[in-house]
Amino acid sequence: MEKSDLPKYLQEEEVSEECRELISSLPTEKDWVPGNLYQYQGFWHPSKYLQKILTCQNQFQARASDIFLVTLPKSGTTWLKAMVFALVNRTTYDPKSTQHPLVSNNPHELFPFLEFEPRNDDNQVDSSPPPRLIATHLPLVSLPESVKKSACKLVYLCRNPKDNFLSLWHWHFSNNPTTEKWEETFEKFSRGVNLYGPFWDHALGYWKQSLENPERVLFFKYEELKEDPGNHLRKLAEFIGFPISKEEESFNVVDQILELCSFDHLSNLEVNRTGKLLSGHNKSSFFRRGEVGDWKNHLTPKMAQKLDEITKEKLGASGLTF
Ligand code: PAP
Repeated sequence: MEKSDLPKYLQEEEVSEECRELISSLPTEKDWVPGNLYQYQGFWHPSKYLQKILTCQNQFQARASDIFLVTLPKSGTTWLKAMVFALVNRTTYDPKSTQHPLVSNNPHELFPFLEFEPRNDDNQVDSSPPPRLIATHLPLVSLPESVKKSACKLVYLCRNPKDNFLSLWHWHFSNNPTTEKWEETFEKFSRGVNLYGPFWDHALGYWKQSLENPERVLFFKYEELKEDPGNHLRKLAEFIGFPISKEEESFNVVDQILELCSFDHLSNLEVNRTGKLLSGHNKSSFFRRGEVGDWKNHLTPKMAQKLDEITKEKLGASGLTF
């Protein structure tokens, strides 16, 4: 892939003096795509992201009413964004309505990312009414201090690392698959060298917080959401302060929201089949198969075993398992 063919989000941008100095002091590795990743606070980022991370670490002011959705890329961010948006706004927007904002917008357009928002008047986070819905891929250690100190809520969603790797790989290379890249990127993922990796450290940071501070951090797994979406949606609603009432249960609001946000519904909407986000991503790229265990169709038994062994070793006796 030529540099000019890179998606907009990965093209190099002006970086500040502070960021340039930081970058020159950081360990570096080749990215999965042309360019480099830099290890900052223990996690790997392209230089363009580092600038954005520094900016939000320096400037972002959290509020107690904020709701954060935290994920590693390709863990189910789009799905959870849709569910949280539908839950919080269900009195304004009927989940059954064909006029619902999720019918005419990609979930990412309704739910901004902390570190990718421009620091100017177009900043969707700063201008939203409370509760502000904010997504981030940042590891716990890199959250802005104001978020760490605030009473805001954090919902963390992660996914089996074998499916996470597969989804990440497809997202990077679906147009240009090569065996060489498949093996090379698997080796990198195994060493934790991928966007916001290492996978295990990212998940463990939030897992431990969810045990120490269950009123602040709710920890979900994609596989559990798939298996019992109704009860997880209820738990989510309760946690973010928008519990489902008895009356709402009586007219099946949970099922209505699940249907609105389902893979089949969202992926077939015209708005998600065509066009690009402002970031340059094809909207359709957020919807591939949306299944648990697709790794079985792609990873060799040896690869699967390797990731299982790393997972066992890294997660140890933490209580977190996949
Ligand atoms: P992001 O972090 O870049 O926003 P994210 O939404 O986390 O991406 O990941 C996309 C994955 O979620 C895709 O998984 P796959 O490659 O294994 O198919 C995508 O299909 C899946 N996904 C998107 N929307 C939904 C949904 N409504 N329900 C279940 N899975 C979904």
